[in-house]
Amino acid sequence: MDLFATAAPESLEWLELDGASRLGMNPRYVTDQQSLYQQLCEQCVWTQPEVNLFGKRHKVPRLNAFYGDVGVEYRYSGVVHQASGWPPSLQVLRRRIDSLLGTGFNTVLLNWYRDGGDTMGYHADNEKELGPQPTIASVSLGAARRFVMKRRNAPATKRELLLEGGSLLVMAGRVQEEWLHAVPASRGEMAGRINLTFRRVLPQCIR
Ligand SMILES: O=C(O)CCC(=O)C(=O)O
Ligand SMILES: [Mn+2]
Repeated sequence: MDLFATAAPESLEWLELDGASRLGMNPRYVTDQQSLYQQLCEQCVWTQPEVNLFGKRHKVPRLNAFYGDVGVEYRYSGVVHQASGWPPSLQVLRRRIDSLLGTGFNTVLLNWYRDGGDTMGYHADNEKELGPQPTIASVSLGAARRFVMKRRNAPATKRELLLEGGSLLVMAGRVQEEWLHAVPASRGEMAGRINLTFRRVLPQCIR
């Protein structure tokens, strides 16, 4: 998107979606993104959780990993993830994004789309542990994929971004209340992509 064409490493350009929902973008936030992609592929503990859908068990169509401050738990898609610390490379990235946004993120969820057949369906990151109007920072590595959004109460109202490797997308304000987002299949895309979403589980939700 041309709106986001220029960006210094520690800057964001903001796009108002509907007055109360904002997206921040820096398409070139992680410069050594291919090497971080490789490192995370090799070093993270990847799982393919199963979820219940209409009474049947299904493996999610991608791989997951989860890190964060020791003791923090996060329930996502019906799966409880438990954090047990940060790999050094993710700790560095978390600190960098925290100082850009002033957020205090304490977890990161990783999704590895092994090729264009791996996807994420429409959803919002509106778990109660994140509190109202959570700010979520999403870093993409590897292949570019479409990130599609639709308004909850007017599904014909859509937005679409191409999330390139190295980009940082920030969802803020009422994005999770007003909009749903998804990563659709990409026919013919053979290269992989890792997406990292930094989130802050509220202190009162940490046992
Ligand atoms: O892969 C992406 O860009 C989106 C990931 C996402 O929405 C999530 O982890 O909740
Ligand atoms: Mn999400």
